[in-house]
Amino acid sequence: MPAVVLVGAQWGDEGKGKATDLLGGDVDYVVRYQGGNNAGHTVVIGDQKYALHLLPTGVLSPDVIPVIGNGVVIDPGVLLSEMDGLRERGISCDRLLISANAHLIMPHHKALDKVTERYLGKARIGTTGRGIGPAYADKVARMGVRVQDLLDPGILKQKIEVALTEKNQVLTKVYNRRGIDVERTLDEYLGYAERLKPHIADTSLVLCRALDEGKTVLLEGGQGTLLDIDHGTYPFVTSSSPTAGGACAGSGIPPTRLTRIIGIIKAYTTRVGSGPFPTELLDEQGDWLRATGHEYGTTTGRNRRCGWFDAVIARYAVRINGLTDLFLTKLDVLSGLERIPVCVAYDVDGVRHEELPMTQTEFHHAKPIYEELPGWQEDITGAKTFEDLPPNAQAYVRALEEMCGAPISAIGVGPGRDQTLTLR
Ligand code: 2SA
Ligand code: GDP
Ligand code: MG
Repeated sequence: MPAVVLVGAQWGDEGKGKATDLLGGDVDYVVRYQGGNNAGHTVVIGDQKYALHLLPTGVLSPDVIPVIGNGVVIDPGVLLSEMDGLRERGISCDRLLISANAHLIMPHHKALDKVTERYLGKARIGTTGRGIGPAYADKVARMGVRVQDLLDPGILKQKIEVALTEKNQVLTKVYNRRGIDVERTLDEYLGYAERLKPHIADTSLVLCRALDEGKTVLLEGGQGTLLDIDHGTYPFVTSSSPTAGGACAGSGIPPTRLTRIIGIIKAYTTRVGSGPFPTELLDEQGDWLRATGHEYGTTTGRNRRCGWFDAVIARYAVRINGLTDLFLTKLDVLSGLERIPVCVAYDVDGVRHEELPMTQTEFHHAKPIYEELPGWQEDITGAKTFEDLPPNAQAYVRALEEMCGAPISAIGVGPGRDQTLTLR
């Protein structure tokens, strides 16, 4: 039975939250498998807008069990305030399951994220400052504190002591900052433990049993393909694996169970933070896209960098993730343009590249080669079927489908739940 993965096909903020919410009605479990509260997934239901950071979007569907998988890094204070915020709005988080193997973001991770970014200066990554990179670094260095450690105060204390012995040296000696107190951190995290205990579970076991029983599981990616630690524009990436491969490692669901991998892709491109972005528009057209598409960070409020659709990275996302189909979002934002440029290949130092160049140096030199498609003037936010779209909008969709090499199965024409056209 199906385990469906939903992944961002660009640099994040493609509209994954809305897509997950749409599918949420038909699934039993929604699982976050990587990242942490760097993510910002927006869902608009009627006149209510929800911005989710750590909680899986499935929490908004009353019959879905939301799961935070082992691949996620959790800031427990942020998680609890997100849960409280939803409860105040009448949304229950009682069903939430949290993997015992997920790692915790500790106070020193947040402190280190901020000071290393400052230290990098012009070479900074432009992180969200939420402690994500340092938390994953400790996980890989086998110095991390896990959710299950909250269940054993003795182990929790030992782990905090070991971590802070080293990190306080770094914070005070290298970065000239104040050290972090062991006892205060322990007390804080023991407080979180009390509240989180009822939610801690062996989530891999729960999910695999659910699949055996014929239940449906949706794996909700954060960030996007080009922000993947292995397959993205390193070092300007996040520290986890948003790509489809990461969905298995980050949830404990084996690859043989995955049945569908949906790529969420915006009708143009955006990026937050530093790093190469070949189709970026640094002129008034970029400003127009930002204002019309409301392209501001859901977590940090930063301006998103905006540019035209890049078919080279789209094809790459189809390949790296093995995408079975695409949800094209924000087509409505492009209404009103005479002509719409689409990047079909790159010129890298005089050589045409149809695929992503092998090295970052080449990628930094990539200049987009554009093809122009005719635009449309009509407002399409009220469209209910593909046939309701103006012919040029239909042609734009079909052209992107052809360039990406994967079928488009849904089109977003507005942020609302009902503003989605389904194809086939
Ligand atoms: P980090 O904090 O270590 O993960 O930052 C590393 C890079 O990953 C980018 N990143 C993101 N890019 C797009 N959207 C994200 N979520 C928020 C949103 C971002 C926000 O939904 O708008 O509010 O600023 C996200 N999270 C991480 C980040 O910009 C760095 O380039
Ligand atoms: P995510 O991180 O991929 O979940 O995306 P974000 O929530 O950070 O950003 C996507 C934004 O686009 C949100 O404000 C959504 O409400 C909005 N959105 C999603 N789909 C559409 C669409 O088809 N049209 C328009 N106009 N907005 C959309
Ligand atoms: Mg987002």
